[in-house]
Amino acid sequence: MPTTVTLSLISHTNAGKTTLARTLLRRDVGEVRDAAHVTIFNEAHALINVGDVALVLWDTPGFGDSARLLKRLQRVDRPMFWFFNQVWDRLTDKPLWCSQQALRNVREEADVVLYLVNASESLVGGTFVEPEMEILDWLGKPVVVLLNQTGAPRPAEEEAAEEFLWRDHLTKFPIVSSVINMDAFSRCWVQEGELMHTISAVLTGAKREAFEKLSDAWTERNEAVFARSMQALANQLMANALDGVAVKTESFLQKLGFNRGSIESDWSEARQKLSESLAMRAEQAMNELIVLHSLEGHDETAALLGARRDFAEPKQVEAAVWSAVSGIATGALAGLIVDLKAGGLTFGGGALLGGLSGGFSAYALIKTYHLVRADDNKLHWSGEHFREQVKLALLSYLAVSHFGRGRGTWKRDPRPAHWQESVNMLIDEWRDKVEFVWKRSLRSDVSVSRVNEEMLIMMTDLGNEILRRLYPPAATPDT
Ligand SMILES: Nc1nc2c(ncn2[C@@H]2O[C@H](COP(=O)(O)OP(=O)(O)OP(=O)(O)O)[C@@H](O)[C@H]2O)c(=O)[nH]1
Ligand SMILES: [Mg+2]
Repeated sequence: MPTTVTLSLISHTNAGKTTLARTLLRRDVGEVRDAAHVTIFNEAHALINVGDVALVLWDTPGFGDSARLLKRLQRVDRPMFWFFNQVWDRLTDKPLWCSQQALRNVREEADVVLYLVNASESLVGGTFVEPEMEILDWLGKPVVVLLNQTGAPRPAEEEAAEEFLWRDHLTKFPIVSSVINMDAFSRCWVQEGELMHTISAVLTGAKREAFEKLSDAWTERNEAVFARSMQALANQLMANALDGVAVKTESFLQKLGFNRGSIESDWSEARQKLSESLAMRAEQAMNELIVLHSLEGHDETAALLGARRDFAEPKQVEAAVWSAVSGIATGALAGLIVDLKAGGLTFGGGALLGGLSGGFSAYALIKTYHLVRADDNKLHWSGEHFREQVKLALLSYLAVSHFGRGRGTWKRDPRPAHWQESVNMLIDEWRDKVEFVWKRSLRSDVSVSRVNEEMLIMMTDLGNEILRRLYPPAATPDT
């Protein structure tokens, strides 16, 4: 059995090979700069090893002056023989010297060529892709085309449409086996799985057999990071759900709605305390995710601000939250809700406002603070608020798991709208399950470790489901 499977990163200069190498390797290698011919020598890096089998990724110098090179090659009898026997000066003939280095790597090392295109340049405008493909054609190695610089993550249909256009454009080159999205800044590990699948399809015999082991190990490693990320998020959510702040019990008159000033300031302080702990935990969980994904940097004040922004202005309390609250809240609030349910009153109706001023103030409080009082006589985040926390946890995970190491140190970006929509839709569909786990966290007769397990199962299922929706199997490229 062969001991190595070798992938060569090839492209026109400055398309992002070294950047993608960093993202795939999860470590900084080489030099990255927005200039031509930054990488000058071929460099090998170990992507993953299984026993004595290794997956090797070569970063190479970029092609330059490709159209002119192709013309010269077309004029000679044995183009590759001529090409590899030329002596070009590294300083004065840099584009040709670099092209020769890259092609030497393809000829001598590559099992598969990973050819990067800068997809931000228009298909027709990419004047060097065709000549470079013609030159690569002479060497006959299989080529997988990777679309780089595609921008922020996009819905699967959009990515598939772009892949289709490029595939269509490149069908005239039989060496091109596949075209897939692989943006060095914003790819997700799920797409790396697709890349492995695609590479496997072009290998044959013993190489393929060896590669499958490597590919499985690669996926296992990514899945382990996923599992640990879900654990970190479940721990954070668990701590938020258990977090409670003791408050004074209401007097009989206060329950009726009189003299509620001190109760309200108590609740307001409680919310402040809960918010601060929540922001701190959100930041902690983000930093854990950053380390798990082998990224550099910290998520600091941005997380705090993010948490405040996300939670400061509660949205309209929806009907379902009332049944959740009535199940566990004690005192006037629960009593009020039960009364209201029994009486068939609606909050939009004048009956409530006219007849139950005390009740209205309790309603206003819970709406403003998103808190509930549980059996332990402490205020906790409400079920509705918890649901928002779950959404934020998933969105945070998506942000970190898409952030390519080649992009540099971690920073927050605006969320892609389709993530937000998909997460909202998913949590709406899973409302009952999320609520079930939240309710259990407030029950004194259910052990913390049991709820912790349930929280982890919930987050793992949600994490898997959101990734499945964002990267549906149907969008897997043809191989
Ligand atoms: N927006 C964006 N920029 C990228 C991406 N990949 C690389 N870049 C930028 O493109 C520029 C070139 O990146 P390199 O990785 O040095 O490119 P290269 O292909 O190795 O270039 P040479 O070694 O000079 O041939 C840098 O400024 C990168 O930050 C990407 O996925 N998205
Ligand atoms: Mg480079």
